[in-house]
Amino acid sequence: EDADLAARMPYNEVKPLEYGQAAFTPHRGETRTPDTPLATASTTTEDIASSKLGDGEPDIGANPLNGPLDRVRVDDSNRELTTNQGVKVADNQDSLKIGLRGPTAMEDFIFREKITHFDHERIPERVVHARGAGAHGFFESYQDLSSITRASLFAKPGKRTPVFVRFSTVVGSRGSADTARDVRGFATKFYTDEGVFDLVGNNIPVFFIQDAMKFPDLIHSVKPEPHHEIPQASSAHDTFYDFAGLSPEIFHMLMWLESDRAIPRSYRMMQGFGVHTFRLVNAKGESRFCKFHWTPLAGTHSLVWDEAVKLAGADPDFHRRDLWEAIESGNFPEWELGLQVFTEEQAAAFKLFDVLDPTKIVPEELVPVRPVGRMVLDRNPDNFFAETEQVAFCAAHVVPGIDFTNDPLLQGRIHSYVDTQLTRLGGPNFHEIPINSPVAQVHNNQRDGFHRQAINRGRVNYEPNSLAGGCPFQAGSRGFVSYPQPIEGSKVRGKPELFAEHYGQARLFWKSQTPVEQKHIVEAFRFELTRVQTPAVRERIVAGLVNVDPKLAKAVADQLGIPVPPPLPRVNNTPIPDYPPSPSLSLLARPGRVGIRTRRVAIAVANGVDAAAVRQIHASLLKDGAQPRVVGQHLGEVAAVNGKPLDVEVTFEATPSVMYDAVVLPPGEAAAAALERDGRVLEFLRDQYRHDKPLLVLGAGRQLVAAAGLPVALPNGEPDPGIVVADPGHLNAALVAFKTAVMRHKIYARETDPPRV
Ligand code: HDD
Repeated sequence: EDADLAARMPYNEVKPLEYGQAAFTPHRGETRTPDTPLATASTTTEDIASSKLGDGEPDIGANPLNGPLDRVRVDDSNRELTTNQGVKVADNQDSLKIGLRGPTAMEDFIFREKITHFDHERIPERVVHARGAGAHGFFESYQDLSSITRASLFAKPGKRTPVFVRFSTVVGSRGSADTARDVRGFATKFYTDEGVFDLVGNNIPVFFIQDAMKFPDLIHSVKPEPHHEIPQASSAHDTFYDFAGLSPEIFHMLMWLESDRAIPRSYRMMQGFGVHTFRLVNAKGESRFCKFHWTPLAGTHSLVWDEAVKLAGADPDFHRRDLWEAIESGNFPEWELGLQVFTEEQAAAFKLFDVLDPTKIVPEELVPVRPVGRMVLDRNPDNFFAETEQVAFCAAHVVPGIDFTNDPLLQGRIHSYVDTQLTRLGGPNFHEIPINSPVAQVHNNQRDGFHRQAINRGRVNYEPNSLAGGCPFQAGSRGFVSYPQPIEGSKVRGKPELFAEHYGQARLFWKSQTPVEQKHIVEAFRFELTRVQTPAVRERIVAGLVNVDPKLAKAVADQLGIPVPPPLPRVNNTPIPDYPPSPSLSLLARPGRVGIRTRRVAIAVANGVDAAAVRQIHASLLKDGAQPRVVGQHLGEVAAVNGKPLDVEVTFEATPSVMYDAVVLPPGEAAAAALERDGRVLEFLRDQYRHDKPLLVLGAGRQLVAAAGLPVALPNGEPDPGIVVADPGHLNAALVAFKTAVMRHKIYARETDPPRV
């Protein structure tokens, strides 16, 4: 009978162990006593934790968290429909009626169970970061960091710890568009063998405010305005800039928010930061300060604003889809974790800023970022709700070796995250939801509460006890010991003096941007403040910008049609600190190391296209890991010269220009003539151009470029390196030049204000 059971057990080689025992209907009459666990379905987390946990070598695509989550994965294939009580359902189409035309019977428990469950399917969305996308993966330590931290995830080179990461926008609701101008959340749950560590960060290394006390006001101001709930997922409205102009600590963050960091091309192409200064503690109890940095292997790349706006309509799921497809296609996104480690004495010597102030960075020129490990996301969730929606991150989840500092924003976060889950996930047992459960064992005397899963055995649920031999007993120095920082002070509300300096690093950021990044910042302020209706609110922001850089303020004021106002008053009138520029603050400082992998390229076709050229281009792009797609005016075949007909994969209408990183116009007279008559195609090409994307133009494709009115020279008269024009005979050389342009991502030198196209 066991062999029969094994034979009928579904098995998926790609996701090994996926459809395990838990998915299988138990045999009739099968029972066990609590002391004799089923051989295959273990009851302790230690037993079911995958052997790959810790220092093992997971296969590519296999995930170390498989073991623990297999227990709850459900597969319905080859199964009959049942109620939640496991009773097989004969008819799922018709409710139970008294006569075919009569009323529904109260006793229809099957109908009632189905509707009742449906009625309660929704839970409150997150109060911030409501929209997001998640994935599983692992963190791998490069080296033994035990001299600076006893955190077990850094214990030895090659050690792997399972992770679940959720990326998010901050402001929009759960159904809002991915490409809104916003900060992106970058939250990582490390399931370490000594408990869960959550690094709940953002893609921007500083924050809006310095004290958690102001968080509700900040969020109220940036969320849709309360009387009419407008606008969705946008900071471009009066209440946010009203709050901002009256909270000058915001100006450093505002510079990042108006930069292209706030419109990333992909979650895979943005940095992540722990933001606060944290503390690392080693086994000897020695402590150092630390800042966490994630750096993407794919480089940091962004959209341009017009592209982001159009994407919000064309594909509101753009980032979510991008992450999903990259992982499904085996292009596992990867980041390197870097630490800035410094001592308290070093921190005390930083005279321009306080390391406890979350509106400040520690410039990399002062403390270099040291790479300590890498993270690979290699598995999509099976169920969005069960995993991505129910995952609960918490700034208070630290493990031995990682500790807090007195950053007043961090201190407030320690309270907020657990608290919010009580409403969102409905009670104090959310740590038992599978995606949140640690792989380390949980033993304590906490009991009961809504939805309790654990069946704690025995009569003892208190401590100290003798009746259970003192168990579970305190771990002493093996447990989490708070760093014994000596503290003395009066009980006061207020902030340290250095916290009052708000503009030095805003200016540092501005100075460290390339000219095109500066141009984008000015344009972002123009857009956002034009949407603001109240002149005084606009003016206050420009007044703040005068303190950042008078030229920036002037550029923005000109665009708003107002004179430059006097600078916003400052609390301390000491000179604004002058930092040397930090080139690493530019997005362009990290082009990435993956070439053209995962770049989406449209190949525009119509009847009469040169099919041999299309096939060669397609194969060549595919070989380098790009994602070419044959785009036409309608689905079906196009007749081709030079080879068999081609299948159109998708249309210009279904995937407009913004969904591609580049376009190819292959040779073929008749095809070019047909495409030239299609306004959608001309618009497609204009958007490719306007969004700084590369074009490969072959043979008759030239006439399309002319019809769309695209300049082939840059504004400075030089040839545009992103418009590669060639005769079909020189296809190979043209492909090399085109791939180089795709690798560069954007041809920013094309931009003018106003745009030429
Ligand atoms: Fe927060 C969610 C990041 C300040 C209160 N926060 C949340 C998420 C991220 C951050 C990435 C989404 C986690 C997920 O994907 O589920 N938050 C930050 C960063 C901050 C920050 C980087 C500053 C450095 N947050 C902050 C403060 C407070 C909160 C000061 C409150 C005092 N944050 C929350 C919250 C959320 C949250 C209300 C909403 C949903 C949740 O926690 O689980 O507790």
